[in-house]
Amino acid sequence: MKSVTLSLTVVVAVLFFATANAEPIKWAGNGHYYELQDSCTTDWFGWNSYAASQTFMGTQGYLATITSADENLWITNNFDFSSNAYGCFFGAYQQPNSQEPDGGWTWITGEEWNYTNWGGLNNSLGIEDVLMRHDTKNADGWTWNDYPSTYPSDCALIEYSVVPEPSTIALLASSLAALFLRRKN
Ligand SMILES: [Ca+2]
Ligand SMILES: [Ca+2]
Ligand SMILES: [Ca+2]
Repeated sequence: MKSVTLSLTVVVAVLFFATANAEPIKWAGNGHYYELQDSCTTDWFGWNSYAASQTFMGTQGYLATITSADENLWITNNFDFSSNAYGCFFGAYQQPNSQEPDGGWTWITGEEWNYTNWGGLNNSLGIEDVLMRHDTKNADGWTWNDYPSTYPSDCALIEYSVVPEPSTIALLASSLAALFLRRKN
């Protein structure tokens, strides 16, 4: 009986590990990789630091920026948020003293703020100043919610702007050049 209990514990532990460390997946739309992280429960600042501490294929992570309907829909279709009680943080915040509720929103990467998919934008607690998934969907997929930066979430979406390494490109270029030369001769 003891060994059965132990085996079960090991299986459960391995399952949990596998879930918490799922490999980031690639969106062909921009070549970036994304992963859902639910390994801890902390506020937006905690998740922002956590994302920056993660690396994938040599690239530093950041809280995901969703700058188009295509990106929003791809995220909706590729990640299962159902087990996360508090929505999931994304990489945007509202500048202090901005017009409420929609003024001064900024992507942490500096990308242009020209796409939104609000569903719960209401500054309802008077302190809602970071971006989170909302619990409704529309044609673009999950809608967005403004949420207090100091309240916890058990989930964040991390993005990695992986680009081919210059050495790889150079190698590819020289191989192509060699191939071209050989064909010519
Ligand atoms: Ca992005
Ligand atoms: Ca606000
Ligand atoms: Ca809200």
